[in-house]
Amino acid sequence: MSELPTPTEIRSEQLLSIQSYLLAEEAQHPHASGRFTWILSAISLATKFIAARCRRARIEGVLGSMDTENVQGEVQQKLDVIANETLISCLGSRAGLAIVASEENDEPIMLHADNSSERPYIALFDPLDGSSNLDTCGTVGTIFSILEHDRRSNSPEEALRQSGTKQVAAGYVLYGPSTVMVLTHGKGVQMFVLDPTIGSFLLVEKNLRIPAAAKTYSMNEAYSNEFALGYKNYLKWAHENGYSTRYAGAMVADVHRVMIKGGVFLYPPTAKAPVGKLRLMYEANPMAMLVEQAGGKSFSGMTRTLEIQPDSLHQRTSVVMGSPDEVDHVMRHLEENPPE
Ligand code: P6P
Repeated sequence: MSELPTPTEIRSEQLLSIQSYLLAEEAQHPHASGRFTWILSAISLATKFIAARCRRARIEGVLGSMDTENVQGEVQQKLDVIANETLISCLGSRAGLAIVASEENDEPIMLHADNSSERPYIALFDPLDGSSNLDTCGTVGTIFSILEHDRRSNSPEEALRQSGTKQVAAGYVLYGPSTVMVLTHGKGVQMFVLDPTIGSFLLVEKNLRIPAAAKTYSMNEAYSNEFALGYKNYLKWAHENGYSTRYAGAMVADVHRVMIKGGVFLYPPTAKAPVGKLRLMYEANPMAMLVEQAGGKSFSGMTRTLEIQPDSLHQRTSVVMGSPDEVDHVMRHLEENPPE
């Protein structure tokens, strides 16, 4: 077994907190206002708080569901509401944000109607993705996307209608055996791990690259009878070519595995979700930006996910995302039988 590094051997960059990383990045842009850094710092604070609440959920009696449904018609878990309120509270007090939008809120929240210039950003998030895993101590996560705010927009809805290519930053925080933040602001993918002993996210990987190939697919095969022929043909091909399957039922967990080990994550259209289940603006788009920035690919049907022009905040989509070679295997089968 290789020798563990003694404290004196720990390299200096292992002690680079996310705040130090963001300030160092900001320093490279002399005209930077610092508002972008301030927004990401708010997400860091909120997700540290959410991580702590998830770890103590059963002790604090906040597991289980509310007697309410969100705009998606999904029963809200108590921690969905806590995570949502935490993010809105932390982000809402930060200069630089004009609008926040959440999976848990029907309408976007205008933070300042004056449309003033110093609020150049929009934050969108799924506060606790996969929250149904909580009761069984499964992995859950927060997914976020940052867009620029065009002050000329006539309404928040219009301001939000931007394709994924317009994102200026995207990321997720995975609440698992450790709390991991994976972030991109368009210059590759950075990974941070929360050190709970000091309460800081520490940089552990600067330019994360997704493996080009790996014989693993991640999807809910229970729906496979409902899949379009192209997806069925891909599954048959994978079964005949020695693939294994991994599926956590939480997008953050499944995509994080693909980011680290390679493979492909798919959520095809089903009878219950004819255009796909995942939300374009705050699940598929941020994940697609991260995957592409790490060297992977992401499609929704036959369209590059990031190029979909959204019609509404909560619209859903199908996804095929992951290692470039593995996405190619899926797309080859879809090209032979394109889904409607
Ligand atoms: P299914 C969680 O509810 C979620 O939105 C994603 O995180 C996850 O990938 C998907 O739904 C799981 O859906 O139908 O397999 O339970």
